[in-house]
Amino acid sequence: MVASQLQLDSAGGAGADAATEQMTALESLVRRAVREQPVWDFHTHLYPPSFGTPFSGAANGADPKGLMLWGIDELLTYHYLVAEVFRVVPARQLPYDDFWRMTKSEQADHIWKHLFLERSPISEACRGVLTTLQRLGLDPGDRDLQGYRGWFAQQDPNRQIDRVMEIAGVSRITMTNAVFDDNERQRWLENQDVGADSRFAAVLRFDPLLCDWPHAAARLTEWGYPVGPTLDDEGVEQGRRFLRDWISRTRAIYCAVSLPPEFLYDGMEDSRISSQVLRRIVAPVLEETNMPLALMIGSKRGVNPQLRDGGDMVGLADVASVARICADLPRNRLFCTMLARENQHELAVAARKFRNLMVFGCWWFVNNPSLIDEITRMRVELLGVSFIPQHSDARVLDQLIYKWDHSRELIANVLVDKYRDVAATGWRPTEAEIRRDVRLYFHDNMANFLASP
Ligand code: HDL
Ligand code: ZN
Repeated sequence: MVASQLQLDSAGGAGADAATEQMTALESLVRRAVREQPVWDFHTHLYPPSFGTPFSGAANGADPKGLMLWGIDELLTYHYLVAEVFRVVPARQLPYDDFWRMTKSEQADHIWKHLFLERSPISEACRGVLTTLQRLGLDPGDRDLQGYRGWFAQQDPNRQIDRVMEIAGVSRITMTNAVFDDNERQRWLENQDVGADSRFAAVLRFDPLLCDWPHAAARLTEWGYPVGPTLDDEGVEQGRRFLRDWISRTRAIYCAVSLPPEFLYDGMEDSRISSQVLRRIVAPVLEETNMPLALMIGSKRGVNPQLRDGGDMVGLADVASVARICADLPRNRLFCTMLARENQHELAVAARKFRNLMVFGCWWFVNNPSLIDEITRMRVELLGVSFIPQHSDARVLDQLIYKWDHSRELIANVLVDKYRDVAATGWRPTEAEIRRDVRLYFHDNMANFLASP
């Protein structure tokens, strides 16, 4: 039984045993609060069945170009595992193209063989498959890939979403809706209600606008928003109209852009086209729609194109540019996550300087236990309860289970230590206060920042 008010005397008060017992009570309270708090997943690449699914399970109507990925073969062919398997199979044994010519199941068999059976599945991405199977009620110890396939084949994708959200403790899934992706865009144009699933929230993602203006300008012109290679007033208006139309069509809750390590923003006089697009098109529309922009910085795309989605690399980015954006755009709100471990401390300090900057997540290559612990610990010490500790970045529905299981445990480890530190001073953390804080981390910081006036 955990006292609702933890009577933690200073070290000189209650006996050592009592103090130890009360610290133990505090730890179990913190772990339970973190385990039980539903999370609004800030960033994923997941979709409801309305976007089609290449694997229809017990339902029918598989769509080979469908965007809803789920099931064991998708779990095993996650691009993280594709990259890992090419490390252990020599090029002469399996050229990239031979792998890509395989069926999804053949690719999964190949990865299962080389990364799970012929080597222990101890990487985070391998371990994640096992955690997911276990929490779905299957036994990874059976090592029965065919049996797992048989189980998934009996599931309905729509019900699998509810099951996975329940197990993972995810209250809402935030999508990534890449408007410059033809497959995604067409689905919105063909069905205005394609995103109308209350379990999901849409995010308008538009990397080319800031990363490849010539390409973006050509596409916008093709879509009826005539803009030229340089940015004149007419082009600014057309760009703004494009954003307004797609924010309205998708009912996006925020907009997002991934930027390369070399992205720079040098201030109001910065003549770079990316800075002009940010200042003149994106920021004004997001201000008028009261919508934040998520900056995801540090991904160097396609360093090995033969790995396809797995071919991106990390690079050190410029946090000073983020600080200048926050300073120059005080009426805009910026979510920000960075990909390089070495950028994390400076980004957390930048967040101390700008109230319109909300740091979020341990993204992609820092979404690993050792770095989640290091980064979360540092963020609590610098930012207290005023950041969003994690997002899943899940690409396959069932990954929500392992990404949140693993992260909840790591976040709880940090919070146990931090609450113990304050308890040791005589400050009494109540159950209500701890649960309030955890709800801020897992839901309210995001919801409040989205809704800020
Ligand atoms: O740009 C992004 O949103 C990244 O998360 C990429 O999608 C990346 O491939 C990924 O899935 N990381 O986890
Ligand atoms: Zn992502």
